[in-house]
Amino acid sequence: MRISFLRNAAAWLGAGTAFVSLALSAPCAVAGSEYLSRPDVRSFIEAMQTEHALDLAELERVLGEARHQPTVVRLIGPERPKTSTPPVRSYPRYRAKFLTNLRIAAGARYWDRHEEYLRRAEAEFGVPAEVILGILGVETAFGQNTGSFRVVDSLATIAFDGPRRQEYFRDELKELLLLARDLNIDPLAIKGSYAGAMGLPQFMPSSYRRYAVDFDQDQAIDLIGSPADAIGSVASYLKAYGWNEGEPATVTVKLPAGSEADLVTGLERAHDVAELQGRGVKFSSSKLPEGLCSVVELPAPGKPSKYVAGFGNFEAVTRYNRSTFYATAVLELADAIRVARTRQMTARAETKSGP
Ligand SMILES: [Ca+2]
Repeated sequence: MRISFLRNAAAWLGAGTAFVSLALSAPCAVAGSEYLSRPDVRSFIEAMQTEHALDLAELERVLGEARHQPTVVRLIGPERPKTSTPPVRSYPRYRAKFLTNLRIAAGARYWDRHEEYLRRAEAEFGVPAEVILGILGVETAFGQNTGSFRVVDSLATIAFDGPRRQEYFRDELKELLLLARDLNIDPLAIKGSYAGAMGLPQFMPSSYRRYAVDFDQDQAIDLIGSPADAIGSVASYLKAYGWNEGEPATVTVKLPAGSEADLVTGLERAHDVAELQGRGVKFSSSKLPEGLCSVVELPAPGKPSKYVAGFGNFEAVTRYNRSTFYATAVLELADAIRVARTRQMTARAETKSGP
């Protein structure tokens, strides 16, 4: 893919100051690097050079400029010791962060603004508009919080200094450098979250390379500057992880008293519907998708937990972020946005037809 650097750089950079620091720092970047002298970084560079034919001087420039970010280490946090008591989990507390009136209204507005692409994404990938909006809403409040870390810094910090999942982040750093090459942009210009997730849908570099699509057909895949590309890419991602058009993602269930510990499987789809029914589980709907389901607990401290059966589409959303709370909140935000949108359309139709 050929794309002009300047136009893309502008989309990626966002803040004007980044341009200045980029221009000033590039020529003398290698001197004084904290990473370049380290043997693990040298062997990373060597692998990128031999396995992917990236230019040595360019690799040294980028990694020479990369900076260790203590904030990233703090935010990623240490592994929880296996012996410690898990913190009290509360789905309502989690949900409250995302299911706000502001975010729901922003979702309905976003739908209005980008209806054409949402409709096309539905048609091409079978993923409903509101689910795409649920993801964009939870991830970045529709582009409001896409992250201000330099992704090279985030990924290099975790890849080379931990505190955990170093291998995964080393792979993502590799993918970032390859992505920058694919897109013909400077990796140092790419901004994202403390964990290296980028743009409106917060794709990690590997997902960006694998699933992102150029949905507005301007010959650039831009998840930061193009809502169309973000919309198409979220749908493409969910489809790749098994989204099935027209199926419910979850169905509320009632578990027989005392069987909760046996039946709850969280992320894992380990149950057959007939088997669960045989064990006395009541499904709130008779329209159930084919295939296995998980049983998910939504705990609320001081109240009885709620439970849902998660089917293939629920799993697709958890592939975006491995958390049952996350997927449930995405789907609830999606529903709330659809309700708000329908109400808006009805009100408009009434205004149009007059008293
Ligand atoms: Ca595009």
